[in-house]
Amino acid sequence: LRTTVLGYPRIGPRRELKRALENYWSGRGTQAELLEVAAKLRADTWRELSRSLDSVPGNTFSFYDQVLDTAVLFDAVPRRFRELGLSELDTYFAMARGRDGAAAMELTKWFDTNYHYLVPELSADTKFALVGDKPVQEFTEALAQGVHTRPVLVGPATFLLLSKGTEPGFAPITLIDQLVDRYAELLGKLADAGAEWVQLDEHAYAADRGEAELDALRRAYDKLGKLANRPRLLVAGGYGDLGPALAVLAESPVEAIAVDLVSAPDTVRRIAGLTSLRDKTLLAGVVDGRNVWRTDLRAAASVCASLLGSVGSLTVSSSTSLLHVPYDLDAETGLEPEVRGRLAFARQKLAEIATLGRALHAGASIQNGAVPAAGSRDEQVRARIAALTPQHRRRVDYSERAAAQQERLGLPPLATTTIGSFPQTTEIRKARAEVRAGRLSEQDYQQRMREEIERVIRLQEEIGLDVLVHGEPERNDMVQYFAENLVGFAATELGWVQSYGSRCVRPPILHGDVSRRNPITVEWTAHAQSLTSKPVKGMLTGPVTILAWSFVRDDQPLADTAQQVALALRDEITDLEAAGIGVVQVDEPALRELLPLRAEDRPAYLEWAVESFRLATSGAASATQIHTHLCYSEFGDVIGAIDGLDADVTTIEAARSRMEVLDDLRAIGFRRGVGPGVYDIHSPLVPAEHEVTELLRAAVQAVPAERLWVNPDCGLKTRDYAEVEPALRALVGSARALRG
Ligand code: THG
Ligand code: ZN
Repeated sequence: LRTTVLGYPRIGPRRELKRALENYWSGRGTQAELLEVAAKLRADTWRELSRSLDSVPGNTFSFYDQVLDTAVLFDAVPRRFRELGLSELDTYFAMARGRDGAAAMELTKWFDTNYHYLVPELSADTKFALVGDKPVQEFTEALAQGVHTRPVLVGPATFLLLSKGTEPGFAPITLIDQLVDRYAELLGKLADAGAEWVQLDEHAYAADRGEAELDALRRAYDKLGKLANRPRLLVAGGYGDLGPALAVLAESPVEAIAVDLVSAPDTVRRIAGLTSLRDKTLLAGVVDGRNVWRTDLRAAASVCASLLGSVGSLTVSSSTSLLHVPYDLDAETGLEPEVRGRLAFARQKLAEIATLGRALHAGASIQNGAVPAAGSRDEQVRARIAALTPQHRRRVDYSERAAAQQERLGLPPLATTTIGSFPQTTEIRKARAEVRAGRLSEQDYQQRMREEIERVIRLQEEIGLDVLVHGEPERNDMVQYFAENLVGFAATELGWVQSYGSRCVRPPILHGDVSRRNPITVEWTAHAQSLTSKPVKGMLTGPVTILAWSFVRDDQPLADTAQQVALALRDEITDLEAAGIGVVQVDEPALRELLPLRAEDRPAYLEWAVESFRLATSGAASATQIHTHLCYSEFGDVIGAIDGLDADVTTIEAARSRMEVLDDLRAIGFRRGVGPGVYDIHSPLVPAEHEVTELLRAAVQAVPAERLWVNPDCGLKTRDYAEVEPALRALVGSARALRG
């Protein structure tokens, strides 16, 4: 091996797989058409990779998710899906998407990325069996096309650590010995098919792991290493430092180890101290698999050169799979040259790795490795930040603010509201596409959006909600929307990155100092407020979420970038107030998402995350009610930070966890307004009024009615009016009845 990557995008440069999947699911396309698109994408990927790399990762294709693939491969299919009696492919999709009363498996974040995987469900009774052959089949398929691949598998320990036990107290990792035996069978089949190497991803060891989990890793690779009939083993770490697992792997019989030197550059020093690495191959992950900046080739080459004496042989690699970056910078036509010159997407990263590999093995220096220029500076923004007092926060205490807000807003107990977005109808999407294509004038577009806002306001009034929203018809993805309206961000045309299954996002590129050109949301919100005497809530996205869902600059700390975004939002809130808006929501759905994998890194993150929110909201008057909204369960780890945000009202996803979050909030003595979602918007089921009432009755046990809000658990943009209208009526009906 000399050059490789740990994985590659698979959705297709033009999202071909997304189209084919959605056609198949909707019945517009056949299975044969889907399989044909998939085969072509695999062939194109192998051809592309084999042109630049001398070791090509295989099995990087997936119809939905690599963890789901692994579960199916080893027959970990929950009974509710088997009972559907569907074909193999449709059972697989039922697990991902749910079907006929069989609820989908849980979707959760892949480490600290914006990719989501399906969580396998395991129990003490789980019996793994090697029933699939996808990795073997794809190996053979590539070989027939002249490409010898290195099949990539989710490693056995990581597979179990990413799974959940279906009974309380059951730890899936205890299944390691049984599962490793099935992996052994698979390795035998891959060896028989001619595979020279196989890659096992053990990224779970980038998080804190106890002795039992390290021991599981040790046992797994001792056993796999001793197999007589197997390919050579590459164990890959990524998304952070392997920690104590690095030494475990170094002592194991595996032939190669991959380390992420982008997120954990200090690993370089530890490698020198591990003498057992001297007869192993090390994959140096020096090209960032998660961000879009060009690699500083001279620095990367010198890191590689410094490792040469400590390892048996060295391979230049990406830090993680390239799944997290778009396909090809050359497909972009609208980027400013200064920004473009600093970028590398997946295809460009292959070229970087090839260059590094060539130079390293020729012992030559890098010629054209000029360090890319830093992000553009805005001295005005920097001066404002320098002038901030260390802790920039609202001056008046919550209880005093609450009184001022109650006087201004006069809301009833169990006040009702929504999270912000209303369904994005076909007409709205069409109007946006038409204005982009120049077939609809900007004026006509704005007029249509104003009419849509009026419709949404009238509907909310008629349903009887207390705090209204304008419905966000003008926004596509919230982060994309703010990025388009802020200086310092660039948008791509085809820079799609898979988020889960067929769903993709186009993360904006945050390339320079951030500032606000003009007010962003004020006109829309003021228009909505002009139509009603009820309060209209202004809707903003918070600094942490804007960063979490963008490609961020790596030439300054995230905390500094967050402050710049916060200042722009602070100005926006001031302008909303001047336009007569009395309630402003600053969403932080991704607060939990950026939480570092290792506990020791968390306090510093939470500190800047909370402070950036407080900076953004610090200009608000006492009588302005600041809301925030958080998505995704598992708030336990960040509950203190939620309190630290000091928002007047916090709306939280809670319907699926039956309001468990309320216990967490009560435990820390949370005393501000809180709106635990009473309606699961991720499900097409419309809640009945009595179901909402049941949840609310539980909630008033934990939070007094004056501070308890009644709302859905997330935005409504992905739903239809046919579901949303009755659901909101049930919600308002229940709140009214309980008030009485
Ligand atoms: N925006 C961004 N990142 C996110 C979310 C988001 N990450 C976490 C979570 N939400 C991921 N969820 C989704 C949900 C829906 C879609 C993508 C990610 C989605 N995408 C459209 C698609 O693939 O068809 C494309 C959207 C578009 O046209 O921009 O539906 O909300 N940034
Ligand atoms: Zn949400």
